[in-house]
Amino acid sequence: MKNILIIGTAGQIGSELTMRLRSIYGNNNVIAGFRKTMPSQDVLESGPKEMVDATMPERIVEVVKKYNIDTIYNLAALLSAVAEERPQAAWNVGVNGVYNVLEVAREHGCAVFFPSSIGAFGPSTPLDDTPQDTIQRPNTMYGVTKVAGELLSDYYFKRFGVDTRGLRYPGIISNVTLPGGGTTDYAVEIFYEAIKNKKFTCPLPAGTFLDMMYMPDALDAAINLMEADPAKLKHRNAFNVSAMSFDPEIIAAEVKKHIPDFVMDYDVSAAKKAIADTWPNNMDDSAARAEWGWDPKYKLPEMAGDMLKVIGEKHAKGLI
Ligand code: AKB
Repeated sequence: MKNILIIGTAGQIGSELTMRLRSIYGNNNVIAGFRKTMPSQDVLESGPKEMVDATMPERIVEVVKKYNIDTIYNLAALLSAVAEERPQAAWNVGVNGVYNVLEVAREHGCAVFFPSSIGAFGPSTPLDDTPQDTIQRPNTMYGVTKVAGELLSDYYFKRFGVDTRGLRYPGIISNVTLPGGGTTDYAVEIFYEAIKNKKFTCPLPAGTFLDMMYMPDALDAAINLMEADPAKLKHRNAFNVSAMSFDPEIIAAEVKKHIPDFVMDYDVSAAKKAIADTWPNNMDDSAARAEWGWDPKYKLPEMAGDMLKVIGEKHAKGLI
């Protein structure tokens, strides 16, 4: 029986991962950790919740002991654009917080999931077919924290035998909880604006290709990796995973197929462009496919069709 603690359940991934893990392992076996922002009603009503801050190790220990936790999903982080505005806070959550979780896991025998990102790469990385093992010299604080988290996770496995596993997520597209402060957020916002206003102003320029993934695949990736046979994992941490790669023109054309009078213009954010220009155009995720069977289900057309359907229904009900 697994007893799971998720740190960061109010966030984009945490809100949906909590519900998915509860449906698999049982509502009472998945503890929703939150900090300042309360999780969604679904999360609050379906199982236990606890205030857990990754930067407060004593609080993590209390919750781990109270629920006999054996697995921690540590999703606490400041996303890339906001991390550039608040680098000290990004370091505290993204490095000190990761260290705290790993130390608690070492002392209490927990497995740990760590979400790294395409942000762990940088301008000197090969940006096409970015290999699993390659140059990582990011020039953003977000990237620095992600590389540190990858290395710490490897270290805790090799030095202490902590069962650490992790993924390099691309931009995640979803329709339950909005992302906040990311460089790839535009690929979510475009759907909300298309449904509400039939127009969207894009903060990244045409030609900016980035890896992306729909939320159901992102949840499968985390769960399948944590369930994978450890004997088959050569990398364990920081697997490249991708499902699609597009630029703003391509996603706008896909939206137009459903909403013919949709229009997009540009008001490029220099800060976001500077970050996106250093991230892969498309990653090679063959290690994840070979070592634990990564096989995403959603490409751009299926993802866009589902996003517009779900967000359209929410709009019709007056929920957005
Ligand atoms: C961001 O844009 O900061 C995130 C990410 C790709 O890690 N969505």
